[in-house]
Amino acid sequence: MNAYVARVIEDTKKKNPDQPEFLQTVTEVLTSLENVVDKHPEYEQAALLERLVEPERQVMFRVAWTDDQGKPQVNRGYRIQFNGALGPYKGGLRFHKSVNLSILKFLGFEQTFKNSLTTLPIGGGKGGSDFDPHGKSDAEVMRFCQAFMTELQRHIGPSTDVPAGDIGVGGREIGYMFGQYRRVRDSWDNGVLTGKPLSYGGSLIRPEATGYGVMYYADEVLKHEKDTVKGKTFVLSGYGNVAWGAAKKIAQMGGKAVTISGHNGYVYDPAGITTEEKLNYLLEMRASRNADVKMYADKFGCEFHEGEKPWSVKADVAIPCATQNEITMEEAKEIVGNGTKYYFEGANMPATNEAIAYLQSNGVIVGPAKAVNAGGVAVSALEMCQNSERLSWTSEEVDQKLKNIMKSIHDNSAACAEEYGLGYDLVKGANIAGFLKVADAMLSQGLF
Ligand code: NDP
Ligand code: 2IT
Repeated sequence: MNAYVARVIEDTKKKNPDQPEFLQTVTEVLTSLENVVDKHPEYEQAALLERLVEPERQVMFRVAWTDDQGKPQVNRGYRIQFNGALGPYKGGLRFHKSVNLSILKFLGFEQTFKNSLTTLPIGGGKGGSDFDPHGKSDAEVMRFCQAFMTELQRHIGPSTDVPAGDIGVGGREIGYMFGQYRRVRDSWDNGVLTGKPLSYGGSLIRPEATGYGVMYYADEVLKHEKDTVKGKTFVLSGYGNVAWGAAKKIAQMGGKAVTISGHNGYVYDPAGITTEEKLNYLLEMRASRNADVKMYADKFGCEFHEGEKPWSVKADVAIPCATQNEITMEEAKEIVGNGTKYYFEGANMPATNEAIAYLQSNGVIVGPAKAVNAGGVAVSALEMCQNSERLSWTSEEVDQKLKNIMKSIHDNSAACAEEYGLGYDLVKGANIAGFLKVADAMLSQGLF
């Protein structure tokens, strides 16, 4: 291994021994940059990798709120402002009971390269809380969001840091947080959050953007392989924002998604999640207080496999859309064993590094998260443009821009892989393409 890369990985492990998810992505990204670092000694001279793995700033804060019984509750809030070389920090907020510093640092690190790939001027950030929205009333969610934003507002702004949604945060939560931002700051800065409802500056296509983007990227890969989406079967995990958008676009393109999943099991619908009724039901389930994927199986009379993941189901394409590390060696072997040819990451870091290596070495074409799911943040950046202009664009206009961005991410990743002698390796290609732009900006801005 390149000695500089090896040293930075070792130092990062020593400094962050309790952050397995963060170390996983740092190892994955830095090892894929070896050929680039070999060619550019100036990176080591400028301590570029050491700077890249250290967030510019991280904020942790107390969030105190009262539940419906009047009982005080305390959660922990975070915002990681990872890298601002390309623009205001940009990235989602995750509300999930598993949230901790390691998970948010992995997400912020990934976001830096993803945002670079979009071609738009946005830096990398991520935040959230260990608040668990499952089972909470609407009023409880509102009080939590208000308490969270009362502190977060000091650290963000339309030209500083622009949060959006992620797991557990959708239009409803963004609305409550924007209301609190507006109340506290007393100014109309709707570019401070993206993923807003349409009536006060949300963008058309933002709800669909991540899932649609996944499929626009997939379409480019299939074209490269002289293949087509039409007639193909897809296994999906998750049933939230990303899974919904992907299933909808798969249906429009003539394919069919046959599974969705949640934390407690998966649903198998051999007829496909293709009708408007089924697709809309995903939204209904997600919005329900007792959100549970089993509701779909009960409503449409299909199989629910309790406690299992969907990867044993045979399909042409696998698209994880739930959470990190849901695909380990065991699931990677199932995917290969099923003869699945393509694997695209809707979720962030859904597979372990070993699982990705196994898929690739067994002939599965892998589209990595930072490229495949970049459509969400790309349309968030387009929402920021519309807010700055105080105008809104048509859905056709936004959709066409999204398509162009996903094509450029694919083409740029493929070209970088080719340039560094890596063939059609879209995983390393995306890391290199994302890195080069950030590295160039950091070098030119001096030591910081
Ligand atoms: P949602 O909150 O809408 O949905 C999350 C989904 O993941 C649910 O189906 C949930 O099921 C499942 N899930 C969450 N945690 C677990 C877990 N520990 N085990 C199994 N299933 C789990 O989130 P999104 O659809 O927005 O996000 C999904 C993924 O996509 C995340 O990795 C996110 O970072 C990524 N992403 C999201 C973008 C966006 O714009 N929203 C953009 C780019 C990436 P259950 O409710 O049963 O737990
Ligand atoms: O992981 C992601 O890219 C997101 N959750 C979307 C972030 C955003 O700012 O739209």
